[in-house]
Amino acid sequence: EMHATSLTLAHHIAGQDMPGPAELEQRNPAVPDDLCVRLPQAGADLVAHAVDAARRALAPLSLGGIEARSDALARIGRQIAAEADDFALLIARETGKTLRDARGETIRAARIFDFFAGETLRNVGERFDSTRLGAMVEVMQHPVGVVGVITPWNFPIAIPAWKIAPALAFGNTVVWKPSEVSSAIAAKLMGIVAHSGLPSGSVNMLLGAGASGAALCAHVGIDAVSFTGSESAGSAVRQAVTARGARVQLEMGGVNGLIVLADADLDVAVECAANGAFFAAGQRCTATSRIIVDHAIADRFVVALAQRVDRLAIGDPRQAATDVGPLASPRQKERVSAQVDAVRRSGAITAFGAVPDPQDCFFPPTLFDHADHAGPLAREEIFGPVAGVFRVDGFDEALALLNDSRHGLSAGLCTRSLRHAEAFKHHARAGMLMINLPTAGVDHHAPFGGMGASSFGPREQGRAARAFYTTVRTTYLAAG
Ligand code: UN1
Repeated sequence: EMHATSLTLAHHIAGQDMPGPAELEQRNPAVPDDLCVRLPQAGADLVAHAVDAARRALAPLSLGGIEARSDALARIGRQIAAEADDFALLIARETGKTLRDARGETIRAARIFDFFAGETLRNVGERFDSTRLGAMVEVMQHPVGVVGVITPWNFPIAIPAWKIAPALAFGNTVVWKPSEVSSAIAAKLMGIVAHSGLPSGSVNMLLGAGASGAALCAHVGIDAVSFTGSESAGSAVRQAVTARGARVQLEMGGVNGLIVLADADLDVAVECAANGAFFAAGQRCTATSRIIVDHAIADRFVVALAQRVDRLAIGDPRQAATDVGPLASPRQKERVSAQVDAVRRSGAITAFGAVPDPQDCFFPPTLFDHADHAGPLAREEIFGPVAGVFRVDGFDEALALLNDSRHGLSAGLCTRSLRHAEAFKHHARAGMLMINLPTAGVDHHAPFGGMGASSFGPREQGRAARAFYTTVRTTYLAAG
């Protein structure tokens, strides 16, 4: 097999590439001898440099005006779409995401930039009478300032897009720390942003792992941090950023539940479960972990789900026919393996799932049956193709089980009953509710976020994004 030449990536600050010593590397998780990239790690000194560049770009970004900014965002969107095939191949190679998912995600990222090109022109305020005679009140949304953006590898272009695009749309500048697992994709996106016509320093990119993210969060010049990633990293971000009084938004994990009632269309329910639990190798924060099934159809459901999963093509993500690729890195493989071992030791019954080959990053889709809600499967997020079937008696028991969770990101219901769908809408404890749809797979123009341990701060995406990236100013005006 031919491998593209490996290269060492550079940070990007104030429009310049900033090389550093290569300290980390990322290998193709499906082909371990394929070295994708080496990368340097930013420390506090480079964070300071990037924050300074971002701070200096605030005035030019503002003075350039909203039309130029909107045009730049639209150009970024068009360029991402024009390079969608290259992005898809790179995403498949660097993170193991299937070509189909990678292409879909790239188009989603293009649409996000396009959406926020429009939002740039719709940052409207309010003006109304003051209670004081002769005076007026104006409410305007101003930029927060320099925004730190910390993004994961599982949506390596869409998540950066849905943080960076609204940040710019509402007049902020950015210091971005992408995951060390998806740095080549980040560098490619950074290249497009750098050539969009935005003032240099509007977006700066610092490479590295957790320590670089921690240095970013600690810097007093970062006015707000938007983070997507693990719960443990998220809670460290929250502590560091709130401790110095800055604004923070976190999207973390979920142990998302899908309820399958006895009156559900079995084919729809099986498709929802297969997609939610196993597509993208389960590496989505919205993935289905708990499949809560009514006793009356549970046996039939488990058989049908096993048959559906048997038909999934697992293999090299760069092949167009592949449905499920590997986990993104050896580290993820170790984590998921250890968690699944713990579930097995807890006495869970395996419906299907082979023992993984320790030589590679692939993990076979695994389903536990008759799962115990007091066990580890119901409590801890497993970021892999692993789910449990929890058997229940009727809607009320299903809902109670669903809501018995520290998390609350996405929740699903398969039913033909309008009454149960309505009750679910009102009583399911999650930020996103999916009725006869998989728990994963969200629109780019709708608010995204969860409850409890899943999220912190205002919603992302769609019109809701403005709340985090602006600060409200109320002006009282009287004739002098
Ligand atoms: C989706 O389900 O389409 O990291 C998006 C994640 C989420 C995004 C999920 N923040 O998986």
